[in-house]
Amino acid sequence: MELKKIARDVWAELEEIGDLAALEKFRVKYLGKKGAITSLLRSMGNMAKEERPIFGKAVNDLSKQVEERILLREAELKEKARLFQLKKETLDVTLPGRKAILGHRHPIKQVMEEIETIFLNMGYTIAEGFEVEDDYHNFEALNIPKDHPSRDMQDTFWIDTDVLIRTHTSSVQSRVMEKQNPPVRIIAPGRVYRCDDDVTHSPMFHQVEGLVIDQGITFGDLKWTLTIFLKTLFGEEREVRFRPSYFPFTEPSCEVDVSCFACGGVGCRLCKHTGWIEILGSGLVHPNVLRNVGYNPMEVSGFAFGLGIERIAMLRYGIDDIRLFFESDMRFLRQF
Ligand code: 2NM
Repeated sequence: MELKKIARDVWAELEEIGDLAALEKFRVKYLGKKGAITSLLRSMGNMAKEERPIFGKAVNDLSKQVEERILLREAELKEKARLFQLKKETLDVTLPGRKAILGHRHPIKQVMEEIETIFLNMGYTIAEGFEVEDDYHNFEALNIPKDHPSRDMQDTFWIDTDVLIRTHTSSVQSRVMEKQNPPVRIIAPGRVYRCDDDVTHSPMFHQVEGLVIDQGITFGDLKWTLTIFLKTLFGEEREVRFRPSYFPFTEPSCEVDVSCFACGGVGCRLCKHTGWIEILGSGLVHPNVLRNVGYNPMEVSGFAFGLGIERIAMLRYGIDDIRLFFESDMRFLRQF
């Protein structure tokens, strides 16, 4: 009989079902509008009257049982799918995280900011000017004569007969003095350009220059200012030495050395066995410079100094090739 066969098949088939889509197909096959069990109920019309109640009850019972089992199976499959999803999404919270690489400032910028901080703390102001300059502010105003070697085609990047990219940040200072009356107390950090390229020279490098102008400024002011600066930058235990020198924009002029911070002054490769390392140039601002910017050298005086940042960074970190600073090689830069 049809009913018995269906009742036999239905349970076996149900056991085979592995997912929700198959379960729905199964439901339609038996309980859908044209499903096997539904059709049995429809076929009752052709049945003898007295058989109908018994048969009808049997089919209804089966239908209910199948429906219940489908709901149970559905719940089981949903739970199975949920567990599978959870397993797929498992996070191992004990795994070490991926470390983000933190960037930092370029070593040249680090040294520059250190120097800026020292002078800001002494009451100086930071002044900036132009990288493209004219002959007057880069040379003429600073008492650099027409025949001075730094004016040579070989040493300066000329853009035009009167236009160049600045060879030092002194051009910032000639502009500040032009605009502002004493007292002046500034540092001028920035890029400068010279036609020079080897392991210790780069066509672009960085300078910090300083300038103080007021009534009664003496060589003593220069000495204590630069001594304090150098001891702050390189350590209290460093000796500082002033050597006579020559610059066109200062008179008298001197170069300033610190006792070698690699060997403490005994002599080594870094200081070329002299015990001293040259750090900066300085001097009392030449009266011609004061006159050029409209100051009266009988009323005011001042001192100025300048140093190259790359040189300081190379000495401090023991770097022997200046070009490493500008190659953007992260293996080099990450060390600072
Ligand atoms: C140096 C050495 C000595 C200097 C002079 C001036 C100015 F503007 F006052 F004339 N600025 N910087 C100066 C003096 C720079 O660098 C080695």
